[in-house]
Amino acid sequence: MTFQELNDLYQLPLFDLIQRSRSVHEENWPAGEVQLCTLLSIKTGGCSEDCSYCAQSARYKSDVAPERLMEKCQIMERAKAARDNGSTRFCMGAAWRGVREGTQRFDQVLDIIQDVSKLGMEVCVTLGELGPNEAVRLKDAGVTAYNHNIDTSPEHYPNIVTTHTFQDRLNTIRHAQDAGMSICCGGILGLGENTEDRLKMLEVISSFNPQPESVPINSLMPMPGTPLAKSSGVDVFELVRIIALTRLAVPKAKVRLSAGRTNLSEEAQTICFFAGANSIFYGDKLLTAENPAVEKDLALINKLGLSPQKPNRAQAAPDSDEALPRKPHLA
Ligand code: SAM
Ligand code: DTB
Ligand code: SF4
Repeated sequence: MTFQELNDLYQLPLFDLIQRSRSVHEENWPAGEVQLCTLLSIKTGGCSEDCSYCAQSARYKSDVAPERLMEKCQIMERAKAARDNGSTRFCMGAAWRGVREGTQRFDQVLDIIQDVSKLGMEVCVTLGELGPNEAVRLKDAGVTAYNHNIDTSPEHYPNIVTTHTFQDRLNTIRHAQDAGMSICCGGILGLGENTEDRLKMLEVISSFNPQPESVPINSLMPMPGTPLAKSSGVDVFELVRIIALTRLAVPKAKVRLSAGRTNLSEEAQTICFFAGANSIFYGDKLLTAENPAVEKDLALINKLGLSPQKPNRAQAAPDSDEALPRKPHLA
């Protein structure tokens, strides 16, 4: 979807916009399900990068203490607990710039993935930058989706991160897709961006060939000690508009109402689900920040007459458009 198309939709009265996104949602996701995904930070803090929203960057004095890579047996315990709690996707995050073939830590991660993937859940990892070889090794180990967000527009990105570029992010996404992994790619609202930046971010995400299998929409959780610690919250109605636009721009993706739900009322989350969100992070903790309690989330899903989505490990990336060449993603 082009910037112009997105902007035309954005300008609609809210009810008109939601009506359109709702109808696209029902066409593609008729079952009234919400996917429950559990996140686990397997390597926390001490990251070399300077992403100004992130409590895990070593450059800022946040409340997050750096830790080593978690032991496999602990990770397996958490993964089994997630499955037993009804999660169908287990997403492991590491505070690294990236991973490199031939290093001990990459081998350890591959070993962990092989075991987690036997549990029958979708396996998502977010480990930072990947080259083509690393992507193939992850796919072979059992990763179903690779999470790598573009976070904001190409223009605004250098105001938020200086240690890597927007193009670096696009290259990693290309490598992950070429290796046959689905892509989970979204962004954060509340980084000081304007509406144009938000629409440009969606334009880039919707232009991927194939389109992402999931699109997380995070609202900034201002983390003490980071440059964005004092940022003001995202307007709920802006969030709803972006969710609706995401549904329209990437109709077959799971649109994940991600970080920031602790600041949203049940009613606000309900409008997000109605407008096109159909996935959440489930569990009391995100990577380092708070998330609603599982009982509260289950109660809300129940109250709305929605149901947790069934596992689907065969979930492939949406078909690529064969009429278009699969070429490098460019900013
Ligand atoms: N290091 C890897 C990377 O940067 O891709 C993976 C972990 S990183 C924490 C994953 C994503 O979490 C970021 O791209 C960002 O979208 C989101 N995130 C991080 N801190 C956040 C915050 N304070 N509020 C909202 N989203 C956040
Ligand atoms: C994504 O888009 N959001 C998740 C997941 N992908 C890895 C991470 C949210 C992190 C929120 C801040 C924290 O927990 O430190
Ligand atoms: Fe590191 Fe990822 Fe946090 Fe950036 S977002 S500082 S790359 S963990």
